[in-house]
Amino acid sequence: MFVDRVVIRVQGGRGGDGAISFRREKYIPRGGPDGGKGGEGGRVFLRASSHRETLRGLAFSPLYQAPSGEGGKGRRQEGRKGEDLVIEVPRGTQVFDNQTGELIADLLYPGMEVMVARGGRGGKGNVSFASPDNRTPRMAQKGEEGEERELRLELKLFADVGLVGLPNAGKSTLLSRMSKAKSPVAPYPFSTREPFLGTVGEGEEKFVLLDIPAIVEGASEGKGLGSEFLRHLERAYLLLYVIDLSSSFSGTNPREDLRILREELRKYNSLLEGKPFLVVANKLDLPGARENWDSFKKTIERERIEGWGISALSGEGVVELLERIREILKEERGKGEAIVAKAEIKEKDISPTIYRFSSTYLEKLLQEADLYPGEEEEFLNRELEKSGFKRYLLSLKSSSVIEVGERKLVWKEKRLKFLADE
Ligand SMILES: Nc1nc2c(ncn2[C@@H]2O[C@H](COP(=O)(O)OP(=O)(O)OP(=O)(O)O)[C@@H](O)[C@H]2O)c(=O)[nH]1
Ligand SMILES: [Mg+2]
Repeated sequence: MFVDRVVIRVQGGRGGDGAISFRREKYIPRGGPDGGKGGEGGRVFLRASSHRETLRGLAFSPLYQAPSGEGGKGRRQEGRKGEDLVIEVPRGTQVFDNQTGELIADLLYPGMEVMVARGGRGGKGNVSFASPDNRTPRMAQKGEEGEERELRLELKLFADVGLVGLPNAGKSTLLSRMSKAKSPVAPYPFSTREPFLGTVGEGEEKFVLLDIPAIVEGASEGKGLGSEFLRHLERAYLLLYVIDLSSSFSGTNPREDLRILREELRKYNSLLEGKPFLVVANKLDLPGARENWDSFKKTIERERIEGWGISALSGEGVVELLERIREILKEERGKGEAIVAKAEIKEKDISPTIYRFSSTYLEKLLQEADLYPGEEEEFLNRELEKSGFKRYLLSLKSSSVIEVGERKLVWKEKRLKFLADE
């Protein structure tokens, strides 16, 4: 089962208690206080992992808690820190604070981690309470509770191209025709009940195509399967409106079908409405379809909408359509914009956050940058731009701290800057 929305609670580990202890040494009968501080509780991180495809499995563990810090010890020894708890989520998971609705992070890149709960501070040991009036303090501080938060996780899939259409339009048939994947096809409406990804082509030309359940008029008010699945289109570069030229389902006409689709997307959010799209007029092989296409084509051309007539079943027109899709993708990818739901991420919505990246690419890049003393930053940022990695960073709020291995960087003015070691 595909699960793309869950609510979980996370809590950092408790800080360890401070110790009450006194020095005991030979010949020193009454030593001073030497109880150390408790260790800090573990933190909770969420990590984008390519091993997870949906949020399923997370839904059934409501509280995730990091381990506590160890208590302080004698001889002023600080307790050990609690280990960090890392929860794996699929790439493309957006993390919201469920109380405030604030978007905390968009986990775009496998290996990207974000801290979602701090550990509690360790309590002070009795050594900290010694004063001239009280040389043998018998008190220590308790460790603090870890930060607790309720999070809403929402998966937004990664696909380059998204299929949108009324029931039975032939979306799944088209996906199967273009890729090796087989999304369920059936001669009745709503045969596709969950999002389905297929890879088209190979090498440089490769792209990912997304099939989602059909939209119907009123989907935004919950009709049919609703507009729940539209969010998976948000990261796509291009949308294909698949229209049934025989209008076998809606019983109306292709023009009306297109109007319904655009209207429902617009109601969902303006981001989808503003995306590049093509009209794909399908089932050209059926009787009467060619005449329908002729007049439909004229109408959309008047509105400067680009359309392609195809038969997903026979394959007619599909190669030409594919070529056009690749052309548009090349252009859109070249723009180097953030791979995020732009309408939704406002700077002010994201708190300064700690990110960790375990990425061999970034690690190597940082090592390489060291070879250009004085120009490390220049080198680093140029390479990030060239490789396209920068698009992942564009979703982070200014001043976010980014840890790569032992290194710390800060994301500011759309650049990565080195942060001096503390
Ligand atoms: N004649 C003809 N039939 C087609 C064509 N494309 C799809 N079909 C048929 O139309 C029916 C619906 O196709 P699907 O691919 O399941 O349509 P869908 O848009 O994915 O439907 P839902 O998942 O229910 O929204 C199936 O019986 C297909 O065989 C086409 O180009 N020509
Ligand atoms: Mg389908």
